[in-house]
Amino acid sequence: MSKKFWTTGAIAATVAAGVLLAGAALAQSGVSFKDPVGDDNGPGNYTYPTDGVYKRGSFDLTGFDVKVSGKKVEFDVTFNVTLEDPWRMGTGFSVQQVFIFIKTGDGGFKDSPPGLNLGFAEGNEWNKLVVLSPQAPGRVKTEVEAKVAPGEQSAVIIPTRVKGAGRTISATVDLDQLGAGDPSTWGYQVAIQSNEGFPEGKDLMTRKVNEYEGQHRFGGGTDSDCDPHVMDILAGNGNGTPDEAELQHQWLKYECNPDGTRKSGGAVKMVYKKK
Ligand SMILES: [Ca+2]
Ligand SMILES: [Ca+2]
Ligand SMILES: [Ca+2]
Repeated sequence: MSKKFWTTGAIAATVAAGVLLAGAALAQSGVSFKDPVGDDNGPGNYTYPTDGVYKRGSFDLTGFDVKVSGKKVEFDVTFNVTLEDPWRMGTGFSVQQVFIFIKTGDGGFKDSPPGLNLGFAEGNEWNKLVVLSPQAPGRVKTEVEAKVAPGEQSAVIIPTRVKGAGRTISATVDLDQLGAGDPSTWGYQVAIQSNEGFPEGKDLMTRKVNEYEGQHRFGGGTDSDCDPHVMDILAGNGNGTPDEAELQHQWLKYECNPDGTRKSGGAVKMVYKKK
């Protein structure tokens, strides 16, 4: 073999390595957030249902990653528990349901769909909502069409496939569905709820938070809908520092009127990757 051959081969290998590096850099673009461990208590005092399928940490968000690769965006939501599928949903998880609210630009919606009872602070309205449910996409779509306000339905994105593996629930959507712009500059909020196959009233497949926990009911809230029905959210800069747990409790603070309607609350904010 001539020396010339080897030289050409070395150049080709170098070029190939360069292409691979560029590909890896593309796949890694996006944003990552962390959330403290042990703040899966909503405004501070919510408790888990008593049934054994709800394991310690089942609703404790620890990480949220947005990975942009070409025209695809992957969302990874990580929990402080190894996911299980006790209800045989076929997706690798059963009890969790995740709502990813995204602020892609100006304007947007101040209130969450029914069931979460979340209100967003001024300037923190959501433009897009990605629902990660273990239920079949067709079921979720039917629920959205029946329960989400007509003007908001087109802002709700239901991934065709949602998968739980290890401690992480993942789904990929088209960037086009989310809109134009750079996902790493958008604001995010991740609301951790529980998949409710038999939701009450207008609830969008969410599990109730009542005054007292039950076999399949969260506790620590009120029997009405004035309390935010969410166990964990992002807060602050999404770094996972202990102070973010306290900030979450502030953002989810609420007061009820005697008739069970909301007196005050609704100060949830979006979280941005710190520049
Ligand atoms: Ca957490
Ligand atoms: Ca309630
Ligand atoms: Ca949190």
